Amino acid sequence: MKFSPLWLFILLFLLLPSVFSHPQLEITVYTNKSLYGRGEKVEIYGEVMLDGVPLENIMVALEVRDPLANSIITRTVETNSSGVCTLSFSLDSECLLGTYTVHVSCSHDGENASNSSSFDVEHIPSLILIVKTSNETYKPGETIVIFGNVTYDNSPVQGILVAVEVQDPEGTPIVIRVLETGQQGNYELTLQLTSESKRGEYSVHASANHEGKQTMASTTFQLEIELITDINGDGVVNIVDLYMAAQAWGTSPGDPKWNPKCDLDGNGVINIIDLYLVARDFGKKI
Ligand SMILES: [Ca+2]
Ligand SMILES: [Ca+2]
Repeated sequence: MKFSPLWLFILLFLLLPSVFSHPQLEITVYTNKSLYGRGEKVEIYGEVMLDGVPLENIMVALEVRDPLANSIITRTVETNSSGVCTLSFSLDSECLLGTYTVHVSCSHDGENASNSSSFDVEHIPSLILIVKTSNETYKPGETIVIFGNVTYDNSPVQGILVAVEVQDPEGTPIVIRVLETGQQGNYELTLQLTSESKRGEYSVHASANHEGKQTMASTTFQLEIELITDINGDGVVNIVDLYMAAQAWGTSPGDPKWNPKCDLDGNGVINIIDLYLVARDFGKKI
């Protein structure tokens, strides 16, 4: 087949724009969500491309305007190796409701590009769960009170189910309970730990659901276990403690050798039971 001049012309016509046209600089901007509540964190992403190829190290001017067009953020951010720049900020807890706009612009080799995007801020009622303990530290046998309340849109909510889980210092759940909130949105749970329980930091995790929202809260408390058989208080139960108990052997209050620290069962006399308790804990450390 003969290659006609017409085909050559068409081929040139198709190729010319890409050979002689200016490379096209483009910038786009978007946010991680289109709707936010007051106080929420907004993440903004800008993307710079030159003929569809991401451009690195480009300075992007970024501005956020509130619904009254007042500038609330102006910042310059640089694009990374993917041509993306990011900026995040938290909305004020009293910020205006309405539509906010994000403007971005950049330049490269004499070319300018700009774009904008918008997001809305609405009043979104928040579900807030609080969990506390009556004390920070407890001893075995002491009553531990775990309590808190649930509010929705700043009002207490009755009849909400709150799941409470208590984990020991190794992270093993020791109590899992579902409680219902009372009139003031309150809930309460009591528990006791024994001297056999692990000493250290316990964590309390609470969670609740309401109106399609989920909320979680946590706190911690310490369980301190005294090693009463460490008579001299050096942190270990050893031969010294056994010796001290033996020294006070057979004594009771008033005797010259009476040592109340050795009366471990508190029966007013140092006898085989006290010695047995030291022997039982022999080698234990705090
Ligand atoms: Ca000791
Ligand atoms: Ca005793």
